[in-house]
Amino acid sequence: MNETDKSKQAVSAGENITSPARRRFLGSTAAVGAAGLAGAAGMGAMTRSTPAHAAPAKGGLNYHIAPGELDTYYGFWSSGQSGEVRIMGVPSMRELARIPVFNRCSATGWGQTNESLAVLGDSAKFQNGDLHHVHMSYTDGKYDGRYLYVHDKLNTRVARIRLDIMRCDKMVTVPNAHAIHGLRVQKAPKTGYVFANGENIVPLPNDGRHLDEPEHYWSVFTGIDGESMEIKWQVWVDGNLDNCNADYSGRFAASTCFNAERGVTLADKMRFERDWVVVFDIHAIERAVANGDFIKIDGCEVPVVDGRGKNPYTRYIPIPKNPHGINATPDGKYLIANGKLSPTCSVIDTRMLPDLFEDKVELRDVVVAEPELGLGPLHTTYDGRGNAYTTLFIDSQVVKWNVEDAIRHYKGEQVDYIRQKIDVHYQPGHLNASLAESSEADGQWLMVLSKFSKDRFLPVGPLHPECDQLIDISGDEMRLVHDGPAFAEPHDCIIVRADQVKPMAIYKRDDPYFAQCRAWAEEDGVILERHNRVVRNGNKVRVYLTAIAPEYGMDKFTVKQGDEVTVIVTNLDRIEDLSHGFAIINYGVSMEVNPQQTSSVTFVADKPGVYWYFCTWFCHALHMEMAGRMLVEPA
Ligand code: K7E
Ligand code: CUA
Repeated sequence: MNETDKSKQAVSAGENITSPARRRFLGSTAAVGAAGLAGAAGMGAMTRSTPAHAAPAKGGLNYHIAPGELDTYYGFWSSGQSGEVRIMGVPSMRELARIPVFNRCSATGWGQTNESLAVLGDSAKFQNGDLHHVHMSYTDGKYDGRYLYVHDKLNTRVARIRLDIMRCDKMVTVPNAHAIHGLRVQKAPKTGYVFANGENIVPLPNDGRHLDEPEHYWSVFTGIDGESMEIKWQVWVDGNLDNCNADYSGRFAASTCFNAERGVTLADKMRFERDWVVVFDIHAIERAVANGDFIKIDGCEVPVVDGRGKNPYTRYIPIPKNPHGINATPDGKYLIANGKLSPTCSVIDTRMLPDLFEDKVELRDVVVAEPELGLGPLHTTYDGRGNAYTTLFIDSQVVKWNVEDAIRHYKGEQVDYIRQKIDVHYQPGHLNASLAESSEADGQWLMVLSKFSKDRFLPVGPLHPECDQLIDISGDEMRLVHDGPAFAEPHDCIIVRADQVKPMAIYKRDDPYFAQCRAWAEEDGVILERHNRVVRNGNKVRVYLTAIAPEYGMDKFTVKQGDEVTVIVTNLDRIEDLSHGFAIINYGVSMEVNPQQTSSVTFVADKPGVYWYFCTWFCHALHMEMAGRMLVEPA
């Protein structure tokens, strides 16, 4: 029996998670996960490990949501290389819906409908994306339920999701940057800016004039207006920007930078013992842009402020090598950078940042604690009671620690700042507690997104799901209460109170989402809510269809081979949940048409013959009969 078999048996026999076989398995996972992180070794064994609880503990929060009951929180999950956002119910961990963004969606027609293509714009040529971070808009440090903002590491984009309809309505490609990784939004007074980190260093401009000349490689930090989604400015910086965050005053943003060396190979990037947290003074950047104190990179209109070296816009705070996540405490006092290759987190006092920019304090003075937490700290979250929770990637643990005690310890007091360590399964990346990214952190639920699931679920072939683990943090001790599998690959999530999101039940007929359809109808003298009509203009044909369960307004329409056909479908049903679809057999056309929505799709009728169209959402007892024929006359 090999090692894996043994550990599987141990689990099925109901042995404790900390049984020797299981721990060996965990250890081998850690070794794999640590490949390339060998430089981080040197930490002692874990302290005070608590076995994971498999069952709800007495006195803990209730995570069982009975049939018909509703969750108390919404979770918004990123999905990494799947390119979408997922909506989860918390604490049940039920997946409620998916919002397509950088991917393509067979069900909704995202990437095919004219409405989605208008959002995708020039980047519609890309079929994929890598969506790591999802954050909600704020007003005065609290979630305001207007928008979600997300980014695409793969094709260097930032997008916005309207939370009333849960659909993406804006997308921009960020110039001069090469992969957007860290993304956060201004928390106060209101979003405000969306901040986007350029990850990889490339020549500026990256037009082929410089190739294998790393001395010309740079990255940029981008400020985007969250309302218009216009790119307002960029800051030219040193090194690769990793994650970012914003403070609660609205004046500062900060990014971890893991390549102060500006290296292009793995060995180069690990050379220095220190990298940086780069702090951005947003007000100073705005003044520079207003005063014309910027440059433009060839071929791009965005003002670029030079934030390299000593300058009025940025400060480079040295912190231990190759940091990863950076997280603001809900009280606004601290920004905590996670060490990754260092077993520490660096606690930056945000109240000292104004002095730092006036050079009244030294760079390292603003670091007020650097607690040793364990191996591979990646991300930190909070309970609103002064405790921080940090993922330890290599140790496969979450460590709970007290921020003020860590600060006292740093000043030389003999206090223990570690409160508890709990095993998670396995190799956790992001974690987030309920409302912890806002000033209303409520210390109820902690979600830990583990990168490896190994033996936690039934095997599904070589590609395993991720393992999202729900931990009750309402008491003194963390208690693991639920494992949820997730397909590739949520990096991050936020958990918000159910009352902070107010989705619409049916569309409003004047929704800007289908303004283009409305404009076409006006041109053609058609009333979308009433008329069923084929309007020809040369070889361009618009087909207006209404849908009301279980019928389309026309049971056939005729076009000619070679016509460019636009089908515009309006769902006249006013009943919540009564969605229709529109799909044409052997034409690869399929889209959603939700209650009171208008959707459109354009294609070339290149094949003559009879093609049935049908409704894809089961809307009525006669749903199967909700169909019609497209007759394509031969040319
Ligand atoms: Cu995976 Cu936020 Cu892209 Cu950390 S990032 S894990
Ligand atoms: Cu309409 Cu099914």
